[in-house]
Amino acid sequence: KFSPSGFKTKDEFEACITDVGNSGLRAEDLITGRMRPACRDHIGKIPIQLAAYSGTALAFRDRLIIDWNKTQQRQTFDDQKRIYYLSLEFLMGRTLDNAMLNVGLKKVAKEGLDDLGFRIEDVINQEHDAALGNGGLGRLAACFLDSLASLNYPAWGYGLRYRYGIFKQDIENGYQVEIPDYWLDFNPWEFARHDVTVDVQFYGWVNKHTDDDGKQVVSWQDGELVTAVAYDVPIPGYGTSTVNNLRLWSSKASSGEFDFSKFNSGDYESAVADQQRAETISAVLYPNDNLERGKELRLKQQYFWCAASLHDIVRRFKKTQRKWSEFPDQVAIQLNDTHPTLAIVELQRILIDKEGLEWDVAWGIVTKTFGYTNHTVLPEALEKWSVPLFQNLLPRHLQIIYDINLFFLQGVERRFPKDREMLGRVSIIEESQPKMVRMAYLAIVGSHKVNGVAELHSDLIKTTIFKDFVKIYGPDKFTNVTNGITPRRWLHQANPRLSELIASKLGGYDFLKDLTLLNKLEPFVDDKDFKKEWAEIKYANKVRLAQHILKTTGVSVNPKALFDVQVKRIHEYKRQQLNIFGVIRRYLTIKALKPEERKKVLPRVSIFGGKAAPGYWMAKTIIHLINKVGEVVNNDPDVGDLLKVIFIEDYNVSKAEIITPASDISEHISTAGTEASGTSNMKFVLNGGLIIGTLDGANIEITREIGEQNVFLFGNLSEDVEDLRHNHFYGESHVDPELAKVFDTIKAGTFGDEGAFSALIAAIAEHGDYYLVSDDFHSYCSTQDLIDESYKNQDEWLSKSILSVARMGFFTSDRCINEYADSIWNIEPLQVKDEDEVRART
Ligand code: IMP
Ligand code: B1N
Repeated sequence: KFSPSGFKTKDEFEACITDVGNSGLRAEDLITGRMRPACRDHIGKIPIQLAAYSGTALAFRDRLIIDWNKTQQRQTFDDQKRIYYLSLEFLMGRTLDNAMLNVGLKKVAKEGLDDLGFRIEDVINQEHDAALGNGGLGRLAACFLDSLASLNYPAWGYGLRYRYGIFKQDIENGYQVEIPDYWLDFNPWEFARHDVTVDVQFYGWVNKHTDDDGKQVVSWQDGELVTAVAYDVPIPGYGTSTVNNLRLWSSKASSGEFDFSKFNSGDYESAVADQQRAETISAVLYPNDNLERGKELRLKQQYFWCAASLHDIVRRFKKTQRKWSEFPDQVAIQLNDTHPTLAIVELQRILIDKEGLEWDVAWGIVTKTFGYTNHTVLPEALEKWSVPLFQNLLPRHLQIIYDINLFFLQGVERRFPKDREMLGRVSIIEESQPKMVRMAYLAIVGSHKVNGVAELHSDLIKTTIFKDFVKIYGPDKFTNVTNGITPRRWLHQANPRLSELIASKLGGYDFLKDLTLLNKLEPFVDDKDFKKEWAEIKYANKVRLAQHILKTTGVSVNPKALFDVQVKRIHEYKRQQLNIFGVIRRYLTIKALKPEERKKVLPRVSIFGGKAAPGYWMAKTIIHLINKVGEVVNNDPDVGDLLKVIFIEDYNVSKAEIITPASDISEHISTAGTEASGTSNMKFVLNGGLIIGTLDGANIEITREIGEQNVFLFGNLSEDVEDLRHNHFYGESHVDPELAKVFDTIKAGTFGDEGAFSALIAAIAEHGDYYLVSDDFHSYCSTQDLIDESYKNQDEWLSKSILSVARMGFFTSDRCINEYADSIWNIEPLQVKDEDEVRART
């Protein structure tokens, strides 16, 4: 298969990859040497690295398929209640490394590849990230799938198979440029299931008539059909034979009546256009994080995916021939934010229009089935759809929503007869121009539980955006499940040496399945040798990141400097602007020092990374400023190694796996009350980095778990934000004097065209400083100064680092999933037979 002359063209190479896939040749053949002589000729050439990746991936895929089939069969025969996790985003990252670790054969693969002259890291790096998500919300879904499988829960993920994932980010002249991410060239981790399709209807009209028995019959007629094709992705658990399924839907033109009539009438062009329109539905992931813009195609995506998933779930239930009343005992559906809220309406439609159930009976089943997770209180992210849009695209669903609303409001009126205004406030339909459907309210009304994702956030939704609903339903409907992360990827895979060191002290890798075992590290906090190794590992991780930075930006950074990292989506509420203004202040401070004074300054590398939504101009301005500051600072001979400013292009899951283990300090500095949880805060601490943060989201619980002395907290509290904003609006605007100096420096053109940054400054100095950058600036800077001082005492710093890791057990997504399972889903793990059970793991 591997001709000694190499692959001259991409086509030739692709043909080879396909051959490997189709011929039944597997990486085991490659590893055992059947291809060895030919391979040797190609060592060091890119195509052969890719071929080695494909061979290795296919070998592991073979293994997974066996357990996958067994798991699916076992789940079918056992017929327990399943959880279906509906998410528009699954930010999976790479799969091969994870599969090797979960199957427990990474060592074998490494040795096999070594023999052939391949470095396993290079082979792993060939894989394209599966980037079907924007940020925290999508990555949370991926961590949840890992935990569900690792804990043997019968679980399915349902999502969309976007042809283009989140865009690739290039930086040109300091500006973000977006490049399409076509990721499906070679994806061995998905299985097209052309046998599993669902026709989904759009547009059309509703026909209501009375049948011969006098019963009202409603049918949704005409319009257009689009076919959903299932693509299945195996999700292996760690240390178990469970392999669950993630089903992603791809859209294609329906082969139903509509198309054929066009072909037959010779309307070929229009038939092709229909096909393209159908394929557009699953073509691209909307690149917004915490923002909804009400585009019709987005609503189409949502319905397409909900309808296909519900059809599949109902079909599976009907195979069991149970009574409809048992549906909620067999099926739990979790809505990852409001994006899948239409699933509520779709199930109600199926039950009343197709299955002939009475409204109340159907609605009882629906509300027992669904749970809704809220991920944000930001007003611009709360989904609302215009009624005219709905009426046109989903006429029957709009009627059902009106009925749901009617019955709901009647109930409210009975309970609160004196509070007429409440009806307007809680109505699912907003009486605006045009009218809007409030999806969060619909999700609450149609679910039996609503949860936030960290304690503060769950309290906030109860006291602010959903206050009236707490009155209506009582407090028990609302609950908290603090987010978590999978330690398999975010410790073991991203930081293998740290994982190994921990295992050497704890007597094995059990902590990867029970993260609370980490607390057994506490006694080692004063162990000199242990501390030394701990520090060496951090240093090695920083060296690795420094190499990446050199390779990708050309800037050389000193790994002995303090690495200060802020990587996440660029958003005003996350306040990268606060960070970069702090960096400018630091720069000015260094410049003002005499040369001998500069020797006392602790060297620091400020590292940024993250994507801005393509239409979010202010976020793009922040990226631009960071890059311009970098250009000046990194080339200023007065500064040298004392300060470097780096923007890492195209931050994604794979890069996070390199960056996270390499931080000394990471920044989680959102305006208090705006970041629902945050999950990268957990990842950094779990990897021995300390954090600077506001009292927001999960920072609060991290502080509670690891101790206040181990966290650098600053800034105003969430309960004071409203008053501060009010003062900005009605009082005088006042910019912190240190920040004013920073603004003056920018305005003087120090970082190039000052006009480019005027809006950023005006938002703070003139337009009310909504995110309280100026209010928190002083506190932020003094805390940064404190960090410099603390870092100088390395011994104490290391103790903080070790203690923090030892106390992070709470933040495993396994804990999270068990909480959901007990308090929301009411599901049990499936018992895995002994012979399939835990294998030797390293
Ligand atoms: P369902 O029809 O979607 O519920 O699929 C589950 C049932 O079909 C079980 O009986 C499985 O044995 C079988 N099945 C469906 N898909 C697969 C698969 O990919 N591998 C193995 N069995 C499957
Ligand atoms: O969800 C994460 C949280 O840790 C973050 O704090 C939160 O910001 C994030 C609309 C969102 N909330 N809302 C979104 C994403 C895409 C979109 O189209 C909203 N993302 C979050 C996990 O709980």
